[in-house]
Amino acid sequence: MKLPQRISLVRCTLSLDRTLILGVLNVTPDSFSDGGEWIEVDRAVARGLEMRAQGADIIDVGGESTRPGADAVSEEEERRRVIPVIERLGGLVSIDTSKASVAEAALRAGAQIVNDVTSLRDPRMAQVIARAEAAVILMHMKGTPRTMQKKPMYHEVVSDICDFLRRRAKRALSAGIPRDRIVVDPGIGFGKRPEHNLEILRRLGEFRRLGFPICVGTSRKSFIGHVLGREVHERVFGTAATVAASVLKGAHLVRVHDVPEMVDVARMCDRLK
Ligand code: HH2
Repeated sequence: MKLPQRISLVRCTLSLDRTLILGVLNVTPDSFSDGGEWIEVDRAVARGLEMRAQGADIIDVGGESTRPGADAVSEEEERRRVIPVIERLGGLVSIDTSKASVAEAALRAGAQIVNDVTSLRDPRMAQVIARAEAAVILMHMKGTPRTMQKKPMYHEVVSDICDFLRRRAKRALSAGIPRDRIVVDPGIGFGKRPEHNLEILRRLGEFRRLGFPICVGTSRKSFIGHVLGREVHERVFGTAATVAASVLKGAHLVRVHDVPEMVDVARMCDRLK
């Protein structure tokens, strides 16, 4: 299937002729690598602007941690965390949420992309995105953050994930989200053992068959710690290796915490493709 050349958003168009950088902004007390750092609105906005100045194309704002075992957050609390930040940040923002009501408020506040780690599990989500003419990132997760790392098993990891993403993309299309506003993501670390994550990255090219741009989020994740024996803040070089592999194997977007470093990695790999 032919891949769209761009992602069409309400107020701009993103060309896919170079890798796009999503800068992670977790407005949470408990995210696995930056929990508590950006929980105050002023600090969060300053961090978003800093990442943008460092070369992030999109700021991915999230108000609920999805780390393994994380507690769920109420809709009100999630909205309270993210909406003031989105309003003040302006520019190109994605909202990292699995709740339709939070997505709706975020899109009203100026976000143009919904990054849904549950791929439209909330029955209202597809309709909310379609109505706002927003784009969506459909990510694969096995189970929920509370259960996902309890012995995840696959028949065949890459084809199982591709089948899931194909079904969710179909759901998005039938809800009226056009093809050039859909991105897919294999969900590194979400219900996957270290070997599964490595296998997904080695075979990332196979996801191109789905016909949608591919987003990959490896940044600082535990499979890097598992391979290198490094703590979360010692994983920048490990992250760089996985970002390089992702870009060279066909990722169109990479979701990262260490923006200036990964901008360099992505720009270099773009030239090597
Ligand atoms: N990973 C995380 C959160 N959102 N979204 C997409 N599309 N892809 C990912 O791989 C992805 C994601 C987890 O990382 P982080 O936000 O840093 O941690 P936490 O969930 O603890 O807030």
